[in-house]
Amino acid sequence: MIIRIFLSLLYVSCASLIARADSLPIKIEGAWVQAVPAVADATAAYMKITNLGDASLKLVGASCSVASRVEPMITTRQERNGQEIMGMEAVPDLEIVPGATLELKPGGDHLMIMGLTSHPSEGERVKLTVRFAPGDQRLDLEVPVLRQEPK
Ligand SMILES: [Cu+2]
Repeated sequence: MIIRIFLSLLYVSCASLIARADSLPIKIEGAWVQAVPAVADATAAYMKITNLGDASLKLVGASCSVASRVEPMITTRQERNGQEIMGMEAVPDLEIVPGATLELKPGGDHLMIMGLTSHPSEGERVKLTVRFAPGDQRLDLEVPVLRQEPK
């Protein structure tokens, strides 16, 4: 089942945006993609995803109009010689239990966008199709490219 929702986001006010698909009990707020310099090969997408349904959902990945692949990742923190070292790790999915909100944000969980085929600049929008399990439930978003987290 493919649910298509095209969101026209004003990049100046995207933090207040709420997306909701009638047959997919999900609310998405404040979606944005990090603007990166042309030399960068990867970037990340951030958003808040709330599960409004009665069953657990898993964010399993996404596809993006400007990249070859998008994977869910977590941020890891290790202490080495008294210094905190941040890294990240791909995970098969990020689970959202009923009523919970998964917050994808810089320094935390995120959707890693890899193999950039073009470099959209700040203010442009990219198409992002987020995928959920069980099944193959999809939500199409049009997400603004921003330099920093919207307030
Ligand atoms: Cu990452």
